[in-house]
Amino acid sequence: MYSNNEVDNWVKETAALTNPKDIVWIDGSMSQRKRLIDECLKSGELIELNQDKLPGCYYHRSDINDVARVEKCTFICTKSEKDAGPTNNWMDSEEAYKKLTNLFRNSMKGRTMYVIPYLMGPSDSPFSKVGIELTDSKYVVLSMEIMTKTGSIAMDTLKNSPDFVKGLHSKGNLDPQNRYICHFPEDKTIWSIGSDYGGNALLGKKCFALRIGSYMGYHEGWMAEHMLIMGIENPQGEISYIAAAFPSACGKTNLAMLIPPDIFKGYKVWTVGDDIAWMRIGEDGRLWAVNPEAGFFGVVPGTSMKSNPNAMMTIKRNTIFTNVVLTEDKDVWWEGINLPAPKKATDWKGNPWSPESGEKGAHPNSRFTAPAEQCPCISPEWQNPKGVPISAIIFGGRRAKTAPLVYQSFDWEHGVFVGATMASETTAASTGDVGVVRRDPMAMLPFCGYNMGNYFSHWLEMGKKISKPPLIFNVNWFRTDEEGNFIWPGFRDNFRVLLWILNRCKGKVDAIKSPIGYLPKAKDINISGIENKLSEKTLESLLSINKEAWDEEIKDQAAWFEKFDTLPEEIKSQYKLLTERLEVD
Ligand code: SAT
Ligand code: MN
Repeated sequence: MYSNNEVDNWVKETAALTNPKDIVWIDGSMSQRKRLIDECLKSGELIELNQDKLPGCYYHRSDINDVARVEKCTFICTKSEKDAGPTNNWMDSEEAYKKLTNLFRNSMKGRTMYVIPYLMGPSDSPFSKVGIELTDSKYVVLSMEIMTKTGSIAMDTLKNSPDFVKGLHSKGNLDPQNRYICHFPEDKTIWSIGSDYGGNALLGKKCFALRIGSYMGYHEGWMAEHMLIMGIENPQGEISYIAAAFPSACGKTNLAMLIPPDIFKGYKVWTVGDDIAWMRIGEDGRLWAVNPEAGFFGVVPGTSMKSNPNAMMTIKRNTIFTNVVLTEDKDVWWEGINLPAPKKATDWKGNPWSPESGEKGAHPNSRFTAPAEQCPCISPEWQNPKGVPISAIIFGGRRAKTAPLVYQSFDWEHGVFVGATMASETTAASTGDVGVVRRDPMAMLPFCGYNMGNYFSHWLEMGKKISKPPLIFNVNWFRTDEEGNFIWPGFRDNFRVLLWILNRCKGKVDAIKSPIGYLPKAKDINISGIENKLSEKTLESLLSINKEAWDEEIKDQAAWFEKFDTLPEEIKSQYKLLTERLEVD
């Protein structure tokens, strides 16, 4: 495999610090993967699942204190605090290197250090970038092999462009007290220690593709976003692409793999990506997107043949299941799978479990790691080096009351404001309270690698440069009634809203101008044959704006913007316009 001095020297230096027993280069071959799996089966890091039912599938149980991203241990490390901005934890880069050098010293003692070269994005694409992760975790190696393109393909890319992101990861002793996920965007470097969990340890994903990626995008004129990418094909065979940003565990994977309700004959959804979009302006003045990942790291609970049949088909082979229920016959089960619970099994902690236990058997943030190419609806374009052209951008969150089912921004600038004021209830994807509303601009609060005020400016600047910009929408599938039940059925019925969005993009329907944006006329959202027999009256209520809730909302937005000292003027004026419109109405 090709290498160069910079890589070799860095590997040597790191080995001198972390003191592994040996060093293994990951070449991306099946034979090497097989050897690693065998080692994991021996050590207990993996359990073989029933190979007749689930060929190539393995079970992994994490440490019980290591089940999600930990935002309080995640830092942006720069020379100056203002470069990390008001929404990130900041550490002085020199201090962070010093502190973590102490933690990394001898951290790989007795373990192998793996060198994982990986490529993010399609081969031979101007979008794509190389990273190298040094890790002492076999689980990380096996997961990175699913989530990215590893081995020679990445090293060969370095022959022509020698730039790469340096990632150093060690499980350490998995002590949450000594857990740090540090990003040094100025050095294109990531140091992560003390966690083996996806978002903290698979450094190509959130650490590179979003945090370092967003910083690169800001400086290089492109965008790294926490967005799914999907294509929607109509009966005439035309495909329109949408990118949608939702916070973690709010249904991106389900939306990306949706099967339209039966009444929409001839329509089909194609999945390009379920979590991350890298977007650039194309020669034609449109915004083009690629999925930098090669796999899905999806939330398991709630996934079923009803909620997401395409995901269920995807995870039948070559999948790693982490922290779900393990049955006696080496099958997997979880809450919301819509299949009878096993009578006797072990739960995610390794304890005997039965449906009577009164506790959840699978961790709420249990995950599948599966190759994207196995998805039955994977887009034929998903590896197109040019990406796919985006017609609409959707922002969405979990809001019980405030946000209507869907609305369209007046223009790009207003759309950026809508994204900047996004809010959502927290989920189990991150350690901490669940169900608390917080501002999560563009679903990037935990993932923006630089000053969020500058990130808003970047969005505004991009808008000026895109001659044919996507239209920007906001959706909320999660509005609840007085009893706290979701009103909109969600899942495949979300397709009805996507069709309205596409009709707007094609100028096929008009809309109602409201203080917050363009709202659909209820008649323009086709609800015939809808899941819970939702009435047109209920649909109208979902499209209504609650004055009291919005009075609260604008107060809360003002408090949110106070955090920023680099808030763009455009955002301030959009805020002023919104308050004026809400008062007039
Ligand atoms: O754990 S990940 O950060 O990879 C997934 C997520 O929280 O979005
Ligand atoms: Mn995500």
